[in-house]
Amino acid sequence: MADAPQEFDVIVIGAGISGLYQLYRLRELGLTVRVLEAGTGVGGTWYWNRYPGARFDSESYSYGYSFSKELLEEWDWTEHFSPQPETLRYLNFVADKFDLRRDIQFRSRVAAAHYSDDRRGWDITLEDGSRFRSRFLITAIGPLSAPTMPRIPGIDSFKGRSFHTGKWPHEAVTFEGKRVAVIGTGATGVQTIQEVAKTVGHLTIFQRTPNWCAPLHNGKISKEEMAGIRAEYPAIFKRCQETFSCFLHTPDPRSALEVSDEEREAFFEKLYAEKGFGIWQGNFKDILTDRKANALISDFVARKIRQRVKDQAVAEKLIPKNHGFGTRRVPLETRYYEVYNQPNVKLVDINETPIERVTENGIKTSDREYEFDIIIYATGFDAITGSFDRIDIEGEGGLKLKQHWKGGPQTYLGVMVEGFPNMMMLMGPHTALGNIPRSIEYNVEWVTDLIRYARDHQISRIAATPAGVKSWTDHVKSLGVGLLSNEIDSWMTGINRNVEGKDTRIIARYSGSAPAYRERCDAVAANDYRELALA
Ligand code: NA7
Repeated sequence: MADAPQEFDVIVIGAGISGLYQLYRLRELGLTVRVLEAGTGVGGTWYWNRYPGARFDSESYSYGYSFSKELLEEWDWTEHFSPQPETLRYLNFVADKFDLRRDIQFRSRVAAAHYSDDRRGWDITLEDGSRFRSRFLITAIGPLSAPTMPRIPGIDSFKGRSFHTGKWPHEAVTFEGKRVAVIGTGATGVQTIQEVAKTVGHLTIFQRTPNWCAPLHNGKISKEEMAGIRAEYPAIFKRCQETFSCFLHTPDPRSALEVSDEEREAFFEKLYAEKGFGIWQGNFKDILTDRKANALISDFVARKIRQRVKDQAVAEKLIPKNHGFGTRRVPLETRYYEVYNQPNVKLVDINETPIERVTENGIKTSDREYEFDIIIYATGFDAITGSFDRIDIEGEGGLKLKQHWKGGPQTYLGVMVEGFPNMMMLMGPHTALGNIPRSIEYNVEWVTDLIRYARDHQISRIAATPAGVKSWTDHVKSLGVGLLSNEIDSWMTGINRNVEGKDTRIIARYSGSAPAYRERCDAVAANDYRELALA
């Protein structure tokens, strides 16, 4: 006979940034919690994405947790944009400091979660068959955590080594003297390419769509600088609270069209020379909504690419033609464009010569076969809803979440779903993503307050109402109107042609301001959660 299920007040799926913090907060309520984590360690995104060059594009000191003064005192960032190994060390440090591991079960991939209205709780089953029961289910499974391979024939026939960037091995991979292929030129591909290019024998990049990249301007943080940053933490986090997407950068109130050509050019130059996302998130207010304004910044960055890449035929291939600057996620780079000036680097535009198949020895395009020792798939994720789709999540009356969301997600505040009582999502669809840890902290605290309220008022069933879901989903859709990014295929609009059924654009992200999101959620809490059905 199968073992009886283990019972907890709350099951959290995932021990990444959100799962760790959620555990910390729920413990404060005195609840029994078990975090189920597929990996062998904590860290989520920063556990899985060990590919060469992986790092933050948000300033390290704006990205770390802000909730613990002690933690802020004890942790030193060593680079303005922390590399993945340091971030993983940080998250392990957090887990140790708050003694979180004793409630985390590793090597535990959740296969199914079914709601039972009789018990007002969830039945959770792992891939190995072990079972859990809980009153509440909290998904902390990440918006970019279901890696997807391209649908190219012959992938399994390759005799060399191959990796998806999101499932990178724990041991070091070296590239000296190797013939390496990278497929994909999104934020991940760009980071990978510029790092691999430093040591590789020969590198071939297979590009389908170029992206508009901008300089990261990373640098080391000295001990003295770190002391200065530490003193600034209250101001840093206050600023993140106030900006549109919780970054240190926020749009300039001017229109790109209202200033003189000289003033505009000088401002673009300034942004191009500054650290981080300023050129995307801190640019003129209309570059992401007004085609003319967008064309001005696109033209500016195109000129930079032409200046930086010596072979103008290659430069043209690297300049996006089907979308404007910032309408897809802007990869931040360090000497990315200069990589294409190396004699041992080749760019293959697969629109001109499509990949036909992966062979035993490499990759065959329409015009020739390339031989490789290593193929790197930087082909991205089944974003936002993909991590939900991988789990058999069943709500009331056998309703499957995957089916329910077929035409796009419908949520209440991005946290709850109608028909799935007692399930709360952290960084689910329709929440403010932006500088993710800032959004996570708010999301976790809101969910914790809701569960505290339920505990204090003997409530055992929390459900989103049809009216609440309709109103939030309509609101999220209305916010997306007029955004140039919603007219473009990307993971941000739910497109991933490597996944069945993900070929129609959807509104999966909340694109209003983070302060407005918090204001709305705060009002719901202040009003005793009357918009939810509590019983
Ligand atoms: P992205 O941004 O989705 O990029 C994936 C890349 O892989 C992109 O260049 C794709 O080209 C390319 N791709 C995907 N499938 C194929 C096939 N079948 N053939 C050729 N090329 C393909 O994922 P990332 O991992 O870079 O970044 C995701 C987010 O994670 C990032 O924004 C950060 O916020 C963290 P396409 O553009 O579809 O033509």
